[in-house]
Parts: sequence; C-alpha cells; structure tokens
Amino acid sequence: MGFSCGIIGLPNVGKSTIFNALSGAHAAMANYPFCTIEPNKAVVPVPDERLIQIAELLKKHNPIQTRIEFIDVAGLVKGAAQGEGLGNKFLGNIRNVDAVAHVLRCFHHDDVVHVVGEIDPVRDAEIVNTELMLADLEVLSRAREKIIKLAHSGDKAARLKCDVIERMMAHLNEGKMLTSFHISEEEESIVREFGLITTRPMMYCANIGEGDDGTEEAAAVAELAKKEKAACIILSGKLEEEISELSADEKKDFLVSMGIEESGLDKMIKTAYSLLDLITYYTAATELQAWTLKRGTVAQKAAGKIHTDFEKGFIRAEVFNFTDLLSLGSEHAVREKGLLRVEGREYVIRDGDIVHYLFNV
Ligand SMILES: Nc1nc2c(ncn2[C@@H]2O[C@H](COP(=O)(O)OP(=O)(O)O)[C@@H](O)[C@H]2O)c(=O)[nH]1
Ligand SMILES: [Mg+2]
Repeated sequence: MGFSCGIIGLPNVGKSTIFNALSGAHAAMANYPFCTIEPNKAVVPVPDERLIQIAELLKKHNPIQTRIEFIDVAGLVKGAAQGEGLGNKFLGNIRNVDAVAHVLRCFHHDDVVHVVGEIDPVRDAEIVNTELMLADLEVLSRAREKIIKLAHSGDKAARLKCDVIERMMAHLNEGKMLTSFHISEEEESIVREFGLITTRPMMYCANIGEGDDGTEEAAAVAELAKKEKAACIILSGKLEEEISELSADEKKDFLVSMGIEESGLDKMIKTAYSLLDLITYYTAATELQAWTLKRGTVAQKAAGKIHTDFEKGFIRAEVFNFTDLLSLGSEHAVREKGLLRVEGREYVIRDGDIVHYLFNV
C-alpha cells in the first residue's frame, strides 16, 4: 500500500469539508485507475508539473500521477486518550497513518458551533496535541510495566527498551511531542513497534473563511508552527470544495483570477508528500506513470513495488533524469550525450529519475 495522511482536529473545524474537496478533486480526474476505498478514505493524485512536461517531451498521452491516501479521522474529543466517545477507534485509525494533517478552525461562523467556545486555533491545537501525547504516554506506560521486572533483573535488551521508554515518557511529560525526540537508529526499531502517534510528522492546516475571515487566527497558527518547527498551510475548506467541482481548465482560470498559483488543496497534498520524505520517479515503457518512493530506496526494491516479477527477475535499470531531459529536449538527445546510464540493483533511485527496468521472467 502507498503512503497515507490522516486528517485530524476537533469536531466542526472543517475536516470533512477538506476531505470532501480532496476526494471530489480526485473524482474529477479522468485517467485515474483507483477509486475511493471507504467513505473516509480517498486516494488522491499528487499534483505533478514535471509529469506534464515529461509527457510532452516523450510524447506520451494520459500520464498517470502517483497518489497519496487521505483519511478523514473522526472522533477526537477531550478524553479520547482514555477511550472516551469514539476515542479508541480514533486512536486506532490514526496509528495506521504515516503523517497527520491537523486542521484548525480559523473561520468565524455563528451557525457553526465551536465545541469549546471562542475561535482560538492555538488553544485548539493544544487540546488536540495534549490528547495525542496522553495517548502515547498511556501506550508507553503499559509497555514499561510489562518489561520493568525483566529490565531490573539485568536483561540487556529489556534495559535498553526500558531506557528509551522512560526517556520518551519524560519528553512527553514536558509537553513535547515525539517528533522532536531524537533517537538512534538502534532505538528506532524499538520505537516503531509501539505505533506512537506523536512520532508522525505533522502539518497544521489553518482553515480560514472567505475574504479576510480568519487571517489573523491563521497568522497565529503560522507562528505556532514556526515555534514547533511543524509545517503549516493556510486554506479555506469551503473555497476548496467549490474549486474541486471545477474542471481542470476552469480551475486554472479561477486560480489566475484569484491571483494564486496553486490551490490550497494542492499545497496540502504536496506538503503531506514532503513531510514523508518521499520522492517521485517515472516509468515510461508503455504508459508514462509516476511512482512514489521513500527517499533512499534502491532500484531492485523500487521495481518490486511495481511488480514482484520485476524484483525477482531484476537485471538492470536504464536511467536518465528529468533535468537532463528538460534541458536537452528529447530522450534521443539524452542518449547522444551519454546521459542515459545503466544501473544495477543497488542504485538509489533519485527524485525525477525516468527508469526503464530490464528483467527476466
Ligand atoms: N464559513 C465556513 N464554514 C466552514 C468552512 N469549513 C467548514 N465549514 C462548515 O463548518 C461545519 C463543520 O464542517 P465539517 O467539515 O463537517 O467539520 P468536521 O467536524 O471537522 O469534519 C460545516 O457546516 C461546514 O460547512 C469554512 O472554511 N468556512
Ligand atoms: Mg467530520
């Protein structure tokens, strides 16, 4: 399965509105082989200007974008960490995502009740983040209980584990999320097994209204994000919902008329992508298609993500990069210049590579 981003936040902040815009925009994509899996899950194509340029240069029609999954995670309320309300379900859902988009309400609207009171996104962020940290503390304290005896008896592995657990708990008790907790590579595998929520990279999504409604609040969110070194985007869920109903051409015209280059949603998708440290590369043997990889993936593994046969029978990969294609204008010119390379199974695929796999069947 691909990479996923969970949309979280207090009730009535605009999560579902943003989610609907994301899945609506997806429904409008004609050449798109995947569909919505569940009502709260949407597989969204990643906007990719390079893909459009490659399609032109290689004369390929209907290129296929790579995709990322968004999940509308319902049910976060105060007390979720104690399993209140839909708490447990919520925590279960969020443990399965790779990154988190934390929606904060900045828009004012008397008809839409705020569950806590006045519009104050920074306070809201604190409420939600506290729940997430409590949930992690809960998991860690249970894990600690399980192994503390063994650790005290001198078991080396248990002691190491216990030590990491205690340091993470201390970190959380200082009110800091685990994204800012530094761990060694050795400890990383220990940490992974707990499915901790606040280790997930997070972006804040300041949801503003129309005109200048909420811009002041959004500025406060941006400030908070800067302090926490978190990513931050500003968008209007309502507006994005309207944009998502437009055709590609209408959307372009609309954005130009607004004086903006890309929609908030496109920014959100790209930000989720960059949070996960993903790269995009391309295959063009038959269809032109973009693929997502975790940075650092080697060619043989990458091939296996397309088809297991590609991995098993891997011989070599012919590789050139988008930048060379763009500057030279054609694959032919790239070959002439000797910039098409033959690489082996250990080659680390780079962002923008265009790869042709050769394999035995
Ligand atoms: N005015 C305005 N209302 C919004 C905006 N985003 C969401 N809403 C409204 O806020 C209410 C709650 O939105 P929803 O997406 O269901 O929130 P959720 O509970 O976080 O999923 C709905 O009535 C939306 O129409 C916005 O940007 N501006
Ligand atoms: Mg909702």
